[in-house]
Amino acid sequence: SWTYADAPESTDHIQLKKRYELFIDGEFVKPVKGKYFDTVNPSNQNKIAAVAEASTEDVDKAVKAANKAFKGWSKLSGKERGKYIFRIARLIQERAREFSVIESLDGGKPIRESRDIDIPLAANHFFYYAGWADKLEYAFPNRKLKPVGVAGQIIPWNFPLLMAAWKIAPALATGNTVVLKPAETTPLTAMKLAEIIQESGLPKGVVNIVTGAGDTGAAIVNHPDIDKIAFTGSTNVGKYIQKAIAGTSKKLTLELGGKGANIIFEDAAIDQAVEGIVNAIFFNQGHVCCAGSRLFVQESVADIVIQKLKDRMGTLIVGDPLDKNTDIGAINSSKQLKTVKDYIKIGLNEGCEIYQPECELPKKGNWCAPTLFLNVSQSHRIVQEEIFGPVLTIQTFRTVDEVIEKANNTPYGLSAGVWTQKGSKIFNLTQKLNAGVVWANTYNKFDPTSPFGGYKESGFGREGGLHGLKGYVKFED
Ligand code: TXE
Repeated sequence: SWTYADAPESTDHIQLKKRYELFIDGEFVKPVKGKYFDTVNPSNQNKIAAVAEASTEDVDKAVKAANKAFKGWSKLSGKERGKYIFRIARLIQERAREFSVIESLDGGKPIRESRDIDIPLAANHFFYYAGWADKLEYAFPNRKLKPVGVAGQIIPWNFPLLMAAWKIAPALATGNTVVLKPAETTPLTAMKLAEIIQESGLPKGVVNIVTGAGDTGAAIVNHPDIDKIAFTGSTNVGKYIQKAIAGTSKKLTLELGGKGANIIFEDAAIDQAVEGIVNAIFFNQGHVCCAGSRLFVQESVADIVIQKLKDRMGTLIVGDPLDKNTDIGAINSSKQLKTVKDYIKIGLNEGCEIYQPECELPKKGNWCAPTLFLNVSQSHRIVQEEIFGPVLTIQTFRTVDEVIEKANNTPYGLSAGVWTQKGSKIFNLTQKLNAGVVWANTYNKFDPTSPFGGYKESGFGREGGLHGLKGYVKFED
């Protein structure tokens, strides 16, 4: 990955439109019903722009365009498809600065994170899958395969451009066409991506981007000419989608919530582990499906780890997402802020002990201080349910078996972290933890070559790596 030496601090060079239209069949078009909604800056509640609300008719137009484009796109050689995908990757790289600022403005994440993680990783996903486009026979040796067709892709607000890249890049590499819907609170980088796609010369209709909320998403899910749904979002909507498409031949991948266990053994490098704990839960305000939101510390080192963690939390800067020094930005929406605050109340009502460092939060906007809950037990709701904010629960353990049992005791199975100097312990836990991803002595590390996805209520299917191609092909043998 590459980074910039100097961070964007002002928005002067950012060209934002007052109104964003739908991207259908290679053109920006007005919504049939003429409806628009506002996207706001969560750090000050100011309106940034009006965004088109796609109705069922608009979604139908997008699906028709994708279907028509499929005929040509699926016949192109992998080498040709790869060239287009590669071009999109390069264009994201060239505009990385603009993308980073827009991502932080629209979604509230610290600029350091959009600049060093979201945007470079999005470009890298396109580069990576551009590379696979002409090598599918090596990805699936001796198999006869076909693209699935038109993919309906619905994405969340926590990593807006990156999730668009995770969805679009493997779909294009395998010869599918796309109707993508970004989340209603963060549509802007997807629309910027639409501009780039137009500029790249990608054949019209291969990627269509329709903005809107749940109704637009449901119109995609229920459209009869969509062949695959790829969804990342809440477990509830995931369950709705699964029911809605039951009995159809639509293919489905779901990437849903999580309640990651981050496990610190007494032989871990403690200072490194404390940094890992902070990164696991406070990265992106905790709006991370694989966040390490449940901390398990071995009893003998619990006091020292908790003290060091509290000290470190005292140094975290909560504030302006565009400030390079910011560690924790704005909570993505007022709705999500209410969810997080409600969970904090639930924790207090359940009798748990709270710790929040002294920190001055800005007056306007959606803010939440980094929060710890101690004296929690397995049955507490704050330990079982996804909060999706900067809120960490802490439990202690004595033995390996005890921590495995506790870590696996949630409805989710997405991620976990293990901190120890012993390779044998890492090997043992990666086998026994019921999680799609287990990080060892690190956390929240992502790479286009690594598959990502969950078990149980965290969903099914994998994105990233070779595995990510599987969701977009069907085998003829
Ligand atoms: O998610 P939704 P919300 C979790 C997290 C969070 C909670 C609620 O716990 O607190 O979900 O967030 C679209 N048919 N995650 O309500 O609604 C919606 O427009 C089709 C975890 O914002 O699931 C958006 O594009 N689509 C998560 C996308 O689904 C529908 C990321 C996600 O929004 C739809 C986000 C419908 N009926 C939230 N209703 C993760 N796994 O990373 C909504 N959508």
